[in-house]
Amino acid sequence: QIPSPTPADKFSFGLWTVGWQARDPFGDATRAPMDPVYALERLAAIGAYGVNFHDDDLIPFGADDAVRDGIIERFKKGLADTGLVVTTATTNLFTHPVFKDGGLTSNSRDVRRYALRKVMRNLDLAAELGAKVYVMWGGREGAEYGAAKDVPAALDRYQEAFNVLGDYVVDRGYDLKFAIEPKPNEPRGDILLPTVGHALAFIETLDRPELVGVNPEIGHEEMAGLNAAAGYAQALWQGKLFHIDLNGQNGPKYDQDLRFGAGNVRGAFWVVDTLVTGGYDGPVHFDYKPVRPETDAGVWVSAKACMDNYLILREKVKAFRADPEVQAALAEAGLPDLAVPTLEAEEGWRGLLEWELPDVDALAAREVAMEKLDQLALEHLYGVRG
Ligand code: ASC
Ligand code: MN
Ligand code: MN
Ligand code: MN
Repeated sequence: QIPSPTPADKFSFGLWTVGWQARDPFGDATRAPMDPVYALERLAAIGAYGVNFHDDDLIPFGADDAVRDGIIERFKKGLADTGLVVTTATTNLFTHPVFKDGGLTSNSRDVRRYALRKVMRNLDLAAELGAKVYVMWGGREGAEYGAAKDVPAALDRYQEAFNVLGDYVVDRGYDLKFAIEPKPNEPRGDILLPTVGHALAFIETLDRPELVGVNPEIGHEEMAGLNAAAGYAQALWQGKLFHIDLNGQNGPKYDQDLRFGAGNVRGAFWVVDTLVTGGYDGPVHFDYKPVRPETDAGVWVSAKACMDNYLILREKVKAFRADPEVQAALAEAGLPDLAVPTLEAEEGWRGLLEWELPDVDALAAREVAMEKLDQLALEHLYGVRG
């Protein structure tokens, strides 16, 4: 029995996800452009809570002020009519050819200045529409060839950009934080801040590190061969999990953006486990692309399926954690011991030197129950337990 998605689950979608026209490097669009207000209506009807957009998803690039204002007014009415919330916004610094060598780290100073203005303009709209998080995905910030990008100089410019944008939101009084979305490659050969770890380290160099966190996307971490759940866990541990992009991916290959729950199912189980046990309470956002052969009907099947799969996995991880056999196996595997500080309070290295060394052969031979524990998880996932 699958619970139905409700706004209390805080599910959100980007306009660019359900509205993707399925243009790929080898083929033209297979779907018509989607009216953003139609997207709001369909998302509300299936139980979504929120919506996100790149500036250009809502307002066509280059639209004049009158057209822009009209679109925003109509979108606001759509939000009011459907009750959907704008959770997040972001900037398209990748589609227009002006960004062919990046936006905030382009080798061209004028492009960098223009990119900052484009972000600032959409920050105004994000604040006006009540978004709390501003995502920064630097898809074109990178290079194909070594000498084509001076990485330390580009990181200087990236840092400068985050510092000036931090000044902007503080000076304007906006209640907005930034979330960096790492990705290893695609569309650039190599992208700056390729993983959660790179982004977390970069954030600490900024003037206002407290304003900046991460938005890990499952598929992007898996493209880098990483365990996505472990990245989410470290971001939570550092208080930096400001937003999440959930989707599906089958190993290191092109960015598949499958619906959440497809692709690496076991990985998805551990991501949900990490979010639930770690107390993540932000929007549960899906950044996926309905596959190219589908029509509009399949778009909505896939959107609903993202939410259903999250709810299915959430039930399963709760049942896994509540299972007495799992709790016993966790104890056998030594998890409670890991939660105990290694030294006594005030013990220090001097006290440790007083400690009588253990029998290492006996310690090496101790029982663990890791195979048992993982098999229990699999049995919950396979649906034969709980
Ligand atoms: C984003 C984001 C991505 C990319 C991609 C654009 O804002 O989170 O992963 O843009 O979806 O197609
Ligand atoms: Mn992706
Ligand atoms: Mn994403
Ligand atoms: Mn993406």
